[in-house]
Amino acid sequence: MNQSDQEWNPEYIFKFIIIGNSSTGKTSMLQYFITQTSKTKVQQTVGVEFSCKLLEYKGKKIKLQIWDTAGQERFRSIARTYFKNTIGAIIVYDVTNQDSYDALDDWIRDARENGKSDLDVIVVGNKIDMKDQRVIDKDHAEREMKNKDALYIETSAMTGENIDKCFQTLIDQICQKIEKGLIEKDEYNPQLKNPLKQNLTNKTNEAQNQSQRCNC
Ligand SMILES: Nc1nc2c(ncn2[C@@H]2O[C@H](COP(=O)(O)OP(=O)(O)O)[C@@H](O)[C@H]2O)c(=O)[nH]1
Ligand SMILES: [Mg+2]
Repeated sequence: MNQSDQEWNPEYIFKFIIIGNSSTGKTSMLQYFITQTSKTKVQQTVGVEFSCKLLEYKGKKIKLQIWDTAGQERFRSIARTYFKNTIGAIIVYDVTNQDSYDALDDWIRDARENGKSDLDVIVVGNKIDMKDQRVIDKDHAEREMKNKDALYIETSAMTGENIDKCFQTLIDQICQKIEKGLIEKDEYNPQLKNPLKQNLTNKTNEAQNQSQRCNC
């Protein structure tokens, strides 16, 4: 991305959080989304890590602030405080791991109890490249998540399948709500929300390394 910072003043800033059981592939998904490559080894997340990505979606410049959490029970209380101002929750389970699927109800409840009332949820069945070890049926999961009023998608952070689409689907849902006036637009527009912050000095680009902290 060669555009200057000025050109990249985003129309919207959305904060997303990635939650779900440990080892379901949350950090790997985010890493793929940010760098567009998979890594065989990702560092275990401790507490919460923060990444940014600037992207253009349907002609709109959007800045995503993405909070990657540790799934371990002992970190759950930390994760809760990070729901503040979160508009989208990405809840990841592993299609080869029944426990991670069974935990979805708790994660969805957490997101809805701790997030904003207009928070959108997408449930992600990750690791679909491990076909032989799959224990969760796609149609079944899709039906169940529809009943829970959550979006649903299946991905592989190993091959990259549907990773971008996962984020796009959530962005699309939020933008549609903004267009229909169901979400307060000004709250996510940096110019309207805080005029002093019009000139963002953030040099984040789409290839930002997962280990780097965003300057925004
Ligand atoms: N085969 C396969 N392995 C994956 C996938 N996503 C993550 N992994 C592996 O699963 C392990 C846990 O991934 P990680 O991203 O640390 O999970 P997290 O604890 O949810 O952040 C790592 O060994 C990853 O390489 C995937 O889509 N397919
Ligand atoms: Mg992690």
